[in-house]
Amino acid sequence: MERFKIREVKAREVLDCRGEPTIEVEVITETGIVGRASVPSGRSRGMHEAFELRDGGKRYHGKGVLKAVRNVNEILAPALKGMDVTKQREIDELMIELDGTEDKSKIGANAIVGVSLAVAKTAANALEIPLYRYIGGVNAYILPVPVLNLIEGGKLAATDLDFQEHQVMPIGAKSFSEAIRMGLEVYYELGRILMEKHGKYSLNVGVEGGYTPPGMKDPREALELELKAIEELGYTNKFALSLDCAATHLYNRNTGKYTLMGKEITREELIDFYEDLVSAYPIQSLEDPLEEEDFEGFRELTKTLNVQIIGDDLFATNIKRLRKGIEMKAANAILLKVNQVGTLSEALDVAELAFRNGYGVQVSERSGQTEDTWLADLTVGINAGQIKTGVTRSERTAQYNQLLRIEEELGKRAKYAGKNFKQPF
Ligand code: 2PG
Ligand code: MG
Repeated sequence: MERFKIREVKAREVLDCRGEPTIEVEVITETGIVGRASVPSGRSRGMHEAFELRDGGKRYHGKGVLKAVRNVNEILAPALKGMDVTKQREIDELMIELDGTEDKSKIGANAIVGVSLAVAKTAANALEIPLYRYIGGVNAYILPVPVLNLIEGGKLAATDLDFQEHQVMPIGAKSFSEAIRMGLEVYYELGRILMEKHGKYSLNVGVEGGYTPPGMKDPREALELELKAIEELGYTNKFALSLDCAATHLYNRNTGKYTLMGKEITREELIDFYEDLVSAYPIQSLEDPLEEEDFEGFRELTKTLNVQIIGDDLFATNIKRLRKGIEMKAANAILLKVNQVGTLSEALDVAELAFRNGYGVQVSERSGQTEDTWLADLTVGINAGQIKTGVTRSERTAQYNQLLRIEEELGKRAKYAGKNFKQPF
């Protein structure tokens, strides 16, 4: 049918929230239906992610994506012309074949994922249904727990904190809209507390809109103050705490040691530190507590700590790595980042495999996010139960706003994942 037949695929260079170039793709059908998607980009990246093609040279300090744009316009566009936009898997497989490399380094994973997501959005538009319903069909109904990064560290902010994200999860809310309200109230209250204790510069925000208190070094202080804000609002027991430790970036492969609060420590010492943290604070989730190759260590932590252990750099949304994790019982949840793997179909396979093996799925932004809200739709589409997309700044709140719209549209059918964020059924 002409309505679904691809007439044109075109890419352009636009900006992400850091002001760095990224790729945006439009897919247009014979009857003029358009879908547009833009691609986020990570900074604290894992070694096993698919390849992001950048131009190099002087322009935009080497970060331009004109080569990726050209690859869409000259390689992918002619190949996809005439195809049915609802044949997502066929299209994704064709792009994988045209690229021919394991890590999508010939055409660029950023080029391929831009087309993949734009294809899905165009198909949803052609069918006149919202994207979340196109992805999840009749059974897309679960609204996620927002995992809010209230205090930033690591590679995402100019603080002395080693861990990347000190998060709160409003698991005791009754709905998504209540959860986001409670989460933001805690954010304002925490701002007040931080300003008193660490001065006005605390209120400067990092790349995901979380606070950046100067002089704060100890992750326990971040957790402590978050807890204080929660308690002062009378929300004790309605929130869980969580961390993205992003430990790959604290690890020195030459010495085999981690650096935490200015001290070199062994993996065993770091594991002990986590055991203490989990017994002292109401922590329910730890992302990347160890470096990206330490499947054994992940297995040990998963066994000993009764919390969600998420593999981000560990799995890199890669099905082979997830399979290895499942076999070894390393981690019990995966961070799902579509651009880590490069097509929507592959990301959906990874999520399905995770769920079928009792793993949780947390859908995640990248620190270089865009205003495109496919992330929110994907989260509901797969009933993930949890989303991580920072806290403030418009490219973050855009996702929350889209989730508010979806919740309103689903009405009584909507179910907030709440305490069951890991297996929300
Ligand atoms: C992470 C992410 C997102 P980046 O480590 O989970 O917060 O960072 O997008 O820079 O990889
Ligand atoms: Mg991470």
